[in-house]
Amino acid sequence: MATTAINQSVEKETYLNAGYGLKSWLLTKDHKRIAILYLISITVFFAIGGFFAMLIRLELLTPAGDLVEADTYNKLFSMHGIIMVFFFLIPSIPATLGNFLVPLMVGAKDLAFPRINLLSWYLYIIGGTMALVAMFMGGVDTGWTFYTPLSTEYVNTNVIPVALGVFVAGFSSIFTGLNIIVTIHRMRAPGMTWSRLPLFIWSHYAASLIMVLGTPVVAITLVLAALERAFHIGIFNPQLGGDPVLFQHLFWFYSHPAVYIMILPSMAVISEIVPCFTRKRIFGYEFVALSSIGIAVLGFLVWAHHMFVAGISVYAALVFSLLSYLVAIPSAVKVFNWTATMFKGSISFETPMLYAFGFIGLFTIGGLTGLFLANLGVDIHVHDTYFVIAHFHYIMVGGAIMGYLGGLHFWWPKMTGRMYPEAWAKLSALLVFVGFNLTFFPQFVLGYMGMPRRYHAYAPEFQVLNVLSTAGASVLAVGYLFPLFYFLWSLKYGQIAPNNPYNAVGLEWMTQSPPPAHNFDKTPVVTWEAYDYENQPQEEVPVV
Ligand code: HEM
Ligand SMILES: [Cu+2]
Repeated sequence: MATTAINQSVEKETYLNAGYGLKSWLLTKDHKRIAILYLISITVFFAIGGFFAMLIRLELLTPAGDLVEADTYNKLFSMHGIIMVFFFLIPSIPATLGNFLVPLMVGAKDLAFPRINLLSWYLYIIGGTMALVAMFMGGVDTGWTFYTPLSTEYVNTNVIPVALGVFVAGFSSIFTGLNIIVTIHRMRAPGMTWSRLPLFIWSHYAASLIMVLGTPVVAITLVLAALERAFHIGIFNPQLGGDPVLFQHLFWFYSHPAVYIMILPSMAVISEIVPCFTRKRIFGYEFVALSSIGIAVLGFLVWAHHMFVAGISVYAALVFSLLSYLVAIPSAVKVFNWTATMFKGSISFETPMLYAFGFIGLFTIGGLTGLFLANLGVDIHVHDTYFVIAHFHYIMVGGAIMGYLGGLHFWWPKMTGRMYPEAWAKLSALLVFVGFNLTFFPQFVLGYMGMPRRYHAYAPEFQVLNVLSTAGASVLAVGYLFPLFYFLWSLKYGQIAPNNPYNAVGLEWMTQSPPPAHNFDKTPVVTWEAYDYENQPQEEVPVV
């Protein structure tokens, strides 16, 4: 009896043991717990989306496509895309790492609106459940883009419930963005000026602007499509005076910026990892910070590059082509500055840094092939081919997911109080990188050779590259499964994490691991510049 009492009083208070039982989690207003709720739920969605991906790749193992019927195949790639984009990639970093870290990094007790934060998670779960139920009741086969008139007039699958599921989840994204913006404006600790904010915060600020300004547009667009489908109100139907291409404008007005909702938070992670593992102040802090805002603003001006062959005027196409090239500039600024930071730094190759390298390489390939697509002539040749598939997977899987995994490893000790097993993590980072390239690089070639996207069968001459791609996907899948196991393992058996295992700078490392429910014992006062690695006392902290 007496010993238990002593042990309990010795056990440090953390956000994890601040309350027990399911109810204390489901009704929590602590941003850190909500982050964990998101982490668990988006992992489930990632697994479902990944399962569909494997079925797609298995179908494409043979030219005749012997696994499923054409109709089923249409549903597979539609549901894969819808789940991955709306229920995994968009919430991935902002709702998990962002939720967990934004208040810690600015020195606040919580996000500005804790109850709305919890509501966001419920909206995400409700939207996701609607989509999943509809998928298992027969699915949807319009592609993740829901293009009209296909979605409104022709198909008879579950367009309405899935579109409404995405609509509901949209509110989750809007509220998360709002919460992050207000927290950054109003709740910074004394001395945490805008020019001292971690770049993680700048990137999340920019991504949140897009969430708040863009999401309402796609939400209303999906409602209009649902209304059109149910009541033929004539917004998108030319026979009733509507315009089917209008749907594409509205859809891409959100969905191009949405790709930056996925990639900016990933850049946020890389901007933290690179200085830490090179022990240097980031090169050109102001440029990296402002490039995030530049990406967010320019990202809204390029949507019609998805519509070069949809019947827009050549003048409009020229303008959108030019603007698309401009977006490459702020992205290139970031890549340049990360690389310059590494120059002559003492680089240590731990797992988060391996993911950062992976991100920079793959994002560069993804971004450069975007320039090919922004070229009007080239786009006509490769539009709707596997070249486009490879391009956006390099950005979204090679970029966004690399950043997400790198960030999860980097902050895992802070979130859970345990270290992950470094050797296993390195092995899985290697598998992810090799598997990824083997999966998607052949698709650039396939697209260039003319293999169209969204077909369940193909000409025999494309088979070799497709087999390579499917083999790569299997390696990738193993690479993704590893962390699931060793992270869970580490919760019980991992080494106890020190407060600052990487000797990193930043307020989140100055509180205990895992942090107490109220984050900081006393409000921190910031008197130093961001990323001051050169002037930081280099005390020896064990790094595992
Ligand atoms: C930085 C992050 C980027 C992400 C996350 C991204 C993502 C995507 C996605 C998801 C698609 C496919 C949409 C579909 O399903 O049809 C796509 C297509 C396209 N992207 Fe990107 N992209 C990025 C950067 C760029 C850049 C920098 C450019 C131009 C400079 C660009 C130009 C294009 C074009 C022109 C298409 C349409 C191609 C076609 O359908 O023919 N992208 N991108
Ligand atoms: Cu785009």
